[in-house]
Amino acid sequence: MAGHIETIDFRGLPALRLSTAAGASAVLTLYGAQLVSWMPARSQERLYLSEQAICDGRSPIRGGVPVCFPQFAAEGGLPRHGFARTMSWSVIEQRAGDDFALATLALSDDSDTRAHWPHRFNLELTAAIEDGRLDIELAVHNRGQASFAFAAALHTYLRVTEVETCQLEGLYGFEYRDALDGNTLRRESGDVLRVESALDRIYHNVSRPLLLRDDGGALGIHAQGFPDVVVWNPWEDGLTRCTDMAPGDFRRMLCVEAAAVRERIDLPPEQSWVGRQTLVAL
Ligand code: TA6
Repeated sequence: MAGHIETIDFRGLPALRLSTAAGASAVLTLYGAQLVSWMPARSQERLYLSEQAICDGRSPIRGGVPVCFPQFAAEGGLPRHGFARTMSWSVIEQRAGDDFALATLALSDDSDTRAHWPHRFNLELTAAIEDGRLDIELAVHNRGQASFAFAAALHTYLRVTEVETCQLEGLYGFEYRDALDGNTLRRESGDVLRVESALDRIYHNVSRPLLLRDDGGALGIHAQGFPDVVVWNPWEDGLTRCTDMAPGDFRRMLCVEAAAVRERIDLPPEQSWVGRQTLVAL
């Protein structure tokens, strides 16, 4: 069968399932424009999604690729990570060929968003799969008459076999802000990042692709437009705050996020900004 896209019910939420002829697939919920599954062709699931994720159409979904906009974490007065991940988006495009499938969802300001954040915007989230590759693109358009500034992130939860044995390469030499140590600035000194305890770091101006080595398969991770990379694992202690994750699940995930956080993006009227994260199964 050729590549195709179907509308499905995902744990009670409307969603699109994208498939390619060779067997790659992805699931994108309209709620939050959140990818909740990505399976490259001839491979296994590469995104972590909590079995206990709350899919009630009001709460953030724990796992997949939440879209953070226009705020990151609690760095501002909006709900954590902004409002885009807890709103319903609309489908504006879906296309499939033999070796690809893509869908674009959109979200515009309305009276709800303007009550929190008084700006006129249009967001588009495009998820595109090829056999071994996933591209996630976020486009922000300012349709108002004044500039606005925003933070954004694709908060990608990668599924790993065992977080203590996986290795993240490519961050050597980059400065990072350590959110678990009073936002102290440090420089990465290891060739390889190993996760042996809780980690919450924002690496700045990361100009190289990253490589995640895991027993379940290696993954190339590349971003364009997003200058920062956030690496997060809550470990055991942090799970007390993540009540929608099973106790041992911190071992099954590592967030490697494409982000624009250190400096917010200033967007003049009628201008657009685009950021993309690409994952390649190796
Ligand atoms: O991206 C890392 C982070 O900001 C962490 O500090 C951690 O709290 C995580 O996001 C998850 O946030 P959430 O609001 O989804 O529980």
